[in-house]
Amino acid sequence: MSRLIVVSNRVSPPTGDGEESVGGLAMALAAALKAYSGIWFGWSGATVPSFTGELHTDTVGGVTSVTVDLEEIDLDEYYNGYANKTLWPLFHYRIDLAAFDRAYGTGYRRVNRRFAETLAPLIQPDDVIWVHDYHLIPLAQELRSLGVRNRIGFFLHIPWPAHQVFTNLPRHRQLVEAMFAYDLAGFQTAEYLQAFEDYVLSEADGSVLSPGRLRAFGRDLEVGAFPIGIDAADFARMVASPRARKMRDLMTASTVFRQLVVGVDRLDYSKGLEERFLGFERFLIENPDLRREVLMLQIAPVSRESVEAYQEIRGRLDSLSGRINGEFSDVDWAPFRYVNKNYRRDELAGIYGVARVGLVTPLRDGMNLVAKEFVAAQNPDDPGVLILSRFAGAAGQMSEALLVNPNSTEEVADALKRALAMSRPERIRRWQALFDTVQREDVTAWRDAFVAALAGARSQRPALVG
Ligand code: ADQ
Repeated sequence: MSRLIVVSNRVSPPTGDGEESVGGLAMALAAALKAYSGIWFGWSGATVPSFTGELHTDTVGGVTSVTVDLEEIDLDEYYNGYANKTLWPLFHYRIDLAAFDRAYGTGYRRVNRRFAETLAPLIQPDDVIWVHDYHLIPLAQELRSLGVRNRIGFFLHIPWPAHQVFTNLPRHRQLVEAMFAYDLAGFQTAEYLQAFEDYVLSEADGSVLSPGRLRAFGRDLEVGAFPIGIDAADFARMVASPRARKMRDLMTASTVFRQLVVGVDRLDYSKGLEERFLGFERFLIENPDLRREVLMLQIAPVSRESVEAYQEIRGRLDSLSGRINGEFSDVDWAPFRYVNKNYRRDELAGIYGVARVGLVTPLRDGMNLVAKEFVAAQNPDDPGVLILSRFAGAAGQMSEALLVNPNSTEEVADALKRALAMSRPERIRRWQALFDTVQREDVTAWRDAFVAALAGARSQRPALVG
């Protein structure tokens, strides 16, 4: 059996000590690595005065991780710069927030080259390499230039934007050419795959050789949609855990018979938090009779705090949440709880489980795993209702949710009203269909489909998987 080498910007294997904070993606990749006895390579999260390429190797829970430190300037130009100030906003349709700076592009290339140079000596002829996300698009190209001929696959966790949006990126062709150094490129949805194909056909003189197989820049690339899921079995275990139960009790006591509406997101402008807060405010304005019966809880741990756009949105959300409570609270009651903390996954499972409504309204989202976790945490006899943005990748698989346009406060307010009034039989019917999908199309199915497609990809290079 070949080894699998997983490469991602950050490396986070489960500690194996019962700590439940590791995400489903990390668990799934760790499980894949155990099955294929591979390594997980990426940045250590630490910076050093000058790059050495020194490797830190660790084996935890049967998974070997190999990490490397970066320089401070790498952090500025590659991570905070090109990845989080250029590609992230652009790929989420926020051209207004995208910074275009040549130094960022240079730093991005430099770090990808550094990753390639440190990783290349560890690669054995039969290894299969699986690269993750927008931080590392040029990695295969850099590895190829060092003579690596192994199979290399790439999975993009965020949207691939429409061609008219993508072409706002200076030197967009170079980035797409870099994609063609892979053997397989995976996207979350057919829509993103289509957007990539559109670009290849209209801007790169490319062609579709057969469904799922493109040619451009003198190379062939297999492409496919692989919607990511959650670790449904593990999540079910967490829903039944003592911590989840304790959290359900705590929440039930603290909501005092009011219906809970819950949102859980990283504090990111792509998640539509401002629009969501405004949607909830509109609901309160339009439904004075229901005000006292509802409590909204928004959990949003801060992220990427060194990027200005994130500091700004944080400030706006602070004042908006204050305004809503100031406007509607009474001496014995407040409609809105806004919390910037991280919670363990079993605790989150408990919180989702008592909510009558899950409000998941990103403006753009590659997939959105919170929507799936919410469904997985519901009580089958009395499930809550999922309100989901039509612009989340998950919407394609979750049509039994109440799908909304997150930019419309009216639609969000109407959906809230409808969800809160929904009969139990309708809630059960919708939830059952959603739950079946979440269970069937889980993270293991995603991982196995991708690895099988990569193993079966008609590689242009001789070294093949066993
Ligand atoms: P994210 O943008 O991080 O992921 P999402 O898919 O929702 O978005 O995953 C967030 C994860 O963080 C969930 O598992 C959630 O439970 C967890 N989380 C959020 N708030 C938390 C809190 N307060 N405490 C603890 N955990 C919390 C990117 C893409 C997505 C894509 C995923 C996976 O942007 O579109 O679905 O990768 O491919």
